[in-house]
Amino acid sequence: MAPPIVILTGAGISRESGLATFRDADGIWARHRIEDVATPQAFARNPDLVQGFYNARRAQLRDPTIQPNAAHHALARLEAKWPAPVTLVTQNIDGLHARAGSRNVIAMHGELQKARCLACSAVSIWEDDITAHAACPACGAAGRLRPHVVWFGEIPLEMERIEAALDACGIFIAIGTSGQVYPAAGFVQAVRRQARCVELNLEETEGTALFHEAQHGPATQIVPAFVERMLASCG
Ligand code: BV8
Repeated sequence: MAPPIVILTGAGISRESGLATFRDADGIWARHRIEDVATPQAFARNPDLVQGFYNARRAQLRDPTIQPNAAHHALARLEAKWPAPVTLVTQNIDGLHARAGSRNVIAMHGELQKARCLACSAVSIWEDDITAHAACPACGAAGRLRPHVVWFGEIPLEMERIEAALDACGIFIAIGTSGQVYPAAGFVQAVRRQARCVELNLEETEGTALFHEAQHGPATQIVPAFVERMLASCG
């Protein structure tokens, strides 16, 4: 009987699509300080700097060369073919899993191509720059929009849904994440007595020893191969 699967992805799965990771040598946190661009305090102190940081990353998503890669597509195939629920929890805000065809996706750190209104809390699709006077599509308030992104010190989205999926899973697969950011980094600890835990990453991480199996290499190589072996094993 094939068990339910929970997959957790991080920035590494999008690296070969052309998007930077955070903690690699050429990563985002090598060029920006978290406390300057990714906390509520930073936004209160200097909203233009924070909006500019996210506008630049959102503009990258309008680049037609930025596309889902073979790893994103392999996970969409796993969800379509696996005979039990597959829940894809992503820390990424780039929207590439949905564009690859994954349906049961929980974007726990929010989505870069959405804006949240500080006046009415509505969340709207937003693919352009959020400017200082941009008006909320729902309530019309001007200059009250922020990126629909979870900053450090804020509570990730859909935690109850994530915890329910973790409680029910028999296989947990972490892909392209350094396991440095909580609560996501703590998921493997929560499930490792009930589920088979697999790490698929470019290289070892500080959490590799917590997994029952680890494979290292570029996601576009090891993820499709791993998915094909999973599908072959469930007949
Ligand atoms: C929370 C959105 C409470 C924004 C992100 C003090 C005050 C408040 C909180 C804390 C505090 N101290 C600690 C905390 C907790 C904090 C935290 O964990 N801090 C860390 C730094 C210690 N966490 C929080 O604040 C969270 N909220 O705790 O609220 C709470 C929680 C639960 C319940 C109730 C209350 C909120 C965290 C979310 C912050 N927002 N992102 C944005 O994107 O700009 S997190 C940020 O790091 C990224 O978004 C990313 O999602 C996340 C994790 O990074 P990774 O995805 O793992 O990326 P990284 O670069 O690190 O690693 C890439 C990996 O890929 C590497 O392993 C590399 O080897 C691999 N790789 C590279 N290339 C490839 C590859 N793999 C395969 N193939 C390749 N080609």
